[in-house]
Amino acid sequence: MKPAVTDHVEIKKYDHPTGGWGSLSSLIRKAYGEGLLMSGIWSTLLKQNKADGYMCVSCSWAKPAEPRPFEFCENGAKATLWDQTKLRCGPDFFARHSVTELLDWPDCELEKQGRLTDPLRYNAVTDRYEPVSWNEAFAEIGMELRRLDPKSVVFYTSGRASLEASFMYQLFARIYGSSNLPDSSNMCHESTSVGLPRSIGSPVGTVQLEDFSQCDMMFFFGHNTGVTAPRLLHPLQEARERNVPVFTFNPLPERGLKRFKNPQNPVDMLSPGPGTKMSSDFFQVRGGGDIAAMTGIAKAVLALDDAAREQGSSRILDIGFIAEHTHGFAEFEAYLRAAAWDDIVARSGIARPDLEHVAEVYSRSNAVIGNYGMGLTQHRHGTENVQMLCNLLLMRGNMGKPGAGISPLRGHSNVQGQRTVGISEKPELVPLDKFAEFYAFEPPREKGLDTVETCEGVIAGSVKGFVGLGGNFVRAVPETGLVEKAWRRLGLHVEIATKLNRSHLLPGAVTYLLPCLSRLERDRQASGDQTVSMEDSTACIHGSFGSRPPVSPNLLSEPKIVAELAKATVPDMSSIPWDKWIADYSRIRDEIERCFPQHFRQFNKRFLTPGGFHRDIKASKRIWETPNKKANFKPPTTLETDPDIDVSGQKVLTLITVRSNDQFNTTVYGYDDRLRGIHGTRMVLLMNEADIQRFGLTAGQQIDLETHADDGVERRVRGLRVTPYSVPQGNCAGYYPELNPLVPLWHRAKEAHVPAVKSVPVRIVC
Ligand SMILES: Nc1nc2c(c(=O)[nH]1)N[C@H]1C(S)=C(S)[C@@H](COP(=O)(O)OP(=O)(O)OC[C@H]3O[C@@H](n4cnc5c(=O)[nH]c(N)nc54)[C@H](O)[C@@H]3O)O[C@H]1N2
Ligand SMILES: Nc1nc2c(c(=O)[nH]1)N[C@H]1C(S)=C(S)[C@@H](COP(=O)(O)OP(=O)(O)OC[C@H]3O[C@@H](n4cnc5c(=O)[nH]c(N)nc54)[C@H](O)[C@@H]3O)O[C@H]1N2
Ligand SMILES: [Mo]
Repeated sequence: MKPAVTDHVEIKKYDHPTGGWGSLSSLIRKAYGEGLLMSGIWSTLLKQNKADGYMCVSCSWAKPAEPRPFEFCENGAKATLWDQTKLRCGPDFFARHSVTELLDWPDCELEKQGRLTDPLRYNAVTDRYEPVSWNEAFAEIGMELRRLDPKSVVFYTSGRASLEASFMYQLFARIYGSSNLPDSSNMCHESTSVGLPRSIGSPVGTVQLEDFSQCDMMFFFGHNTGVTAPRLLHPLQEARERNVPVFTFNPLPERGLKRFKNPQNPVDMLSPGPGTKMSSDFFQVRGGGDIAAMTGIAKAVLALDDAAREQGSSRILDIGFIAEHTHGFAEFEAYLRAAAWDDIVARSGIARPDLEHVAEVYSRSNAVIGNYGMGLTQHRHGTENVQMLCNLLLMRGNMGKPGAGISPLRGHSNVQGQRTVGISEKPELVPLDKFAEFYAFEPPREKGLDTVETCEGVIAGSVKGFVGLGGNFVRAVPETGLVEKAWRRLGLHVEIATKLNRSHLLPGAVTYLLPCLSRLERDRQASGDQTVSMEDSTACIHGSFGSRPPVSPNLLSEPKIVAELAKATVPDMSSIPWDKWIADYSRIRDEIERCFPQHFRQFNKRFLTPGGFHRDIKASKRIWETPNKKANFKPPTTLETDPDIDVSGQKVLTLITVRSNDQFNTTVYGYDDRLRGIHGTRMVLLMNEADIQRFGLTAGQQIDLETHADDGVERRVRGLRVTPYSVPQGNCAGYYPELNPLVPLWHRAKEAHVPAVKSVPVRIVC
């Protein structure tokens, strides 16, 4: 029977700080609900993000060398408890429920069944997953892969697998003959990976944790810090206590960047006050209005510099830095001078005096960090957004000096590291010659498929096999309707996973669900218990040691599963001693060091360093690895991040899809978005009061939402509740992944191909 979802819906204003008692009590309620206040779990939490413990499975925020006693946040602890649930989703569950029946269940109920315990094979006759031995599974998958054209098979990675598992996985795919290695970062920070190298010669950010204690100003663009990287609130709070101005740009008034109480600080907790004011100024920028807002700030900085020049006072632009280190300033300056204030104000939705105020404070600050998240990257011009933030920082030399730099806040806990060790569909980013030399094979040299190209291939029928190392691909991607339908035509569908999700319920001709150990669990191999490693958002690499007992005796580690798949698929690859690598993961780290010596010098010696060891990010030392060896100003081509959405004279809104405080990506823990005051449902459409009136709607009314596009595809999500909310007029907001069927595949960042899920043109249908 389909589990019931509560119909008690409550929408109320949340005026409390984030952190504080609210977060602790929500966490404890969750633990009780899960029946999880049991042996060992609290001592496990004490090991979270510690040098001798494990890296949190939630976000990728940096881990300090000297951690607090509780180096975890509400959401990190939730992720741990969710992972270490007492519940099990074993063969008996699948004997009771057909796959067709389960397809009707909400996402939350699928994962709530608990951890997967045994390898399973889909049987089309019974429409059920049935237990199978590991050996049979590997043998049949190997045989199917050998039957398929490697170019038609995709090897997807979500961002959680360790550096060791990821390195082996990409090597396996390439030996097999495929460079189709998309990962979740194709839907996430690919705009960063495309934009930053051209601007500053590094695909990743330039700041480290210590820069946060040295900066004297910060920007936050499009990041919901209180929910998606809450441990960052600690350095942010410390900065605010030093009176560091923090300028935040976000269409939604997200609580975490408004008020915060530190749940680990008794004085803070017991004081009756409203908590720390996290943003000195919070601007509700129009969705997609960031290029305009940043142009306004930069234009005002230029005006201040003009005035300084006239008065003979010291310059506002860092002309020494610009002359020595950059290229393209003249063109950028011409762009700024030509930009009209009326356009800037109309498109950003921010008044000119406000932008001038930011410019004035920025001009007085000497060490500025530019933080950003999905609000910049998930747009048609996501790459230009990222580059515009670089431009703004470069104007005053805020790159490559203490307390300053660009700070892309990455998502999954090892998403950045997976790219570092070769998970990439772009051959130019991977040391293919070394792989060829060290492992005696000819790796494919052509560009592989990224995430949206994989979806296109599945729809067109050219993709015939899919292997997923974690994730919930079909639920996370755009165009969910067409992709789901086409998915069943796959010849082979293999998922390596910890919990059941909707993607697993879309079988192809041959379908396997392979359960793996989580990072929190002891991984015992021939040489003893193994440690793995991952890279955080600030390019620091950490060891991670799982000590929890495995939730089932029949689980294998991710590296072991990858090795067995490789052996079964390419049995004659004697140049790779897969079994030796699995016996002792330090050998895999030696191989990573051999292939990527610039990043992993003395990997085995250094990876247990408290706080991690830093990869050599040249841009943080003002060495620019761009073709012209300079940091480049890149003027945007437009003031509008989504110039092709035409809303003139129409009943069209631009939809922003966001995460709630009660989810990790497609993993929905529950229906309580405490920080936005929305309880009991996720089927809401947050709208500006003026738009509600303009469209003749009433609060609480149920409506359908359709994509405003003329391409013959019907995209509709039914039964959303109109919810008045503080959103800029013309924008509306709702939850990912429920609204993903509305996102056309072609609505994506130019070049980077990140789905433009923060700006979907939609119409309301009553
Ligand atoms: N608890 C929790 N933690 C997570 C995740 C999770 O789902 N739950 N997911 C992980 C992953 S994979 C990622 S990538 C990160 C994502 O973390 P974030 O980058 O914070 O992602 P989102 O919550 O999707 O959106 C960020 C913010 O962008 C704002 N925004 C939308 N459009 C615009 C715009 O046009 N301009 C501006 N300036 N802002 C805009 C939204 O209002 C929202 O507050 O978090 C990681 N951490
Ligand atoms: N509309 C809209 N769409 C979006 C976004 C958005 O903001 N709006 N955000 C995009 C972003 S930033 C991202 S990163 C993607 C996320 O896309 P994915 O990374 O594909 O999705 P997740 O929800 O993180 O994957 C959850 C599943 O991973 C599996 N899992 C969990 N832990 C482990 C583990 O340790 N090992 C293995 N093997 N499996 C594990 C579990 O089975 C779980 O069900 O979604 C993207 N899609
Ligand atoms: Mo992400």
